[in-house]
Amino acid sequence: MFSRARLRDAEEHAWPHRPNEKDGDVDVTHQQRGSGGSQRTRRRTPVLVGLGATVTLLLTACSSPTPGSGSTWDLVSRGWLPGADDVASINPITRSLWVGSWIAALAIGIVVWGLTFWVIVRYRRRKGETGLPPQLRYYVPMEVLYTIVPLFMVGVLFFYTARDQAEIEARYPDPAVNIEVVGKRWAWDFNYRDEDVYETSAQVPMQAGLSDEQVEAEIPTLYMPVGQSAEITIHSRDVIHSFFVPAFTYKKDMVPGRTNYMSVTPEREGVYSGKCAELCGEYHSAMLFNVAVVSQAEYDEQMSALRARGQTGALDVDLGPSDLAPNQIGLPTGQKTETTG
Ligand SMILES: [Cu+2]
Repeated sequence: MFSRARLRDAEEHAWPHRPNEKDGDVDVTHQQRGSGGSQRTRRRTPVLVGLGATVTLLLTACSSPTPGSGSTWDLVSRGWLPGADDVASINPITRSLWVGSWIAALAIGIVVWGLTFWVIVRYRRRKGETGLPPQLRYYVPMEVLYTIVPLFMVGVLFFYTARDQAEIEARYPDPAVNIEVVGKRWAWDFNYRDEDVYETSAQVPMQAGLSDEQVEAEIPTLYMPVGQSAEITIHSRDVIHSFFVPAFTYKKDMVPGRTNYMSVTPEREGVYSGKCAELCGEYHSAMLFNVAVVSQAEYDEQMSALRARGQTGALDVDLGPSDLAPNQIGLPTGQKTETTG
């Protein structure tokens, strides 16, 4: 930081030269400074009241937990990040990056807000002051400081982001489960490569006025065995979609002509919602699915059920709507409400 003397020095050497009180050329803008102490006290009161109100508001906000999301401390320690720490192997990595970024942002915020309020109070216009305060053209040490400090901050954020991203993106050398997910307007196909079976889905007709429960019953479910490392291979048939399971705290774009991967180990049994997270057209908001993390026995059962339904092999990425059966077409055509089942 810079001492007051150095700042004063800079002011005096700024161009054009500021009229100096010592020279007898008194700056009119400072004529009234120091007089009217009682007025100054009165003016401070609204500022203090404002600060107090802000602090009270912030503290109140901190103590009200979102219903159904665990204890207040749990919420605070997660930085209000939705989900939990133990659903997927990715969770602790994204959580530490999220919380760390917020702590850094708040620390910087406190410094910036503090300096802002200090300047507002310290250099406010006093009664009787007219004209502009002394104008500084430049002050090299300060400019160097506010160039280097943001660069350093970006560098720190970049370091942790790059480190954590590399960890999340590292592909398992030998995943226990290999699943291929294909996005299509506006539904999903899941190819279970190890079992040589597939699940398919059609556009869920949300536009037909179905209730949430009916939509929920129609959307496809991706099954994953708990505790098994899985590599999810990600493709698109038509436009860019995004494979997003909020509980995994990670998502991956599905780009036509490109293969992406998500390496994840689901760690807690349960049914989690999934969705397309890239605006892909008219029924993008209806492009939903579930992820059921189940025991190995239940997983095997589901694979057998797909086999029993004759859904063996895989639905190739290159298949277009004309190559697919009505119940496999994501695109709603004709009487689309009849295409499921
Ligand atoms: Cu989509």
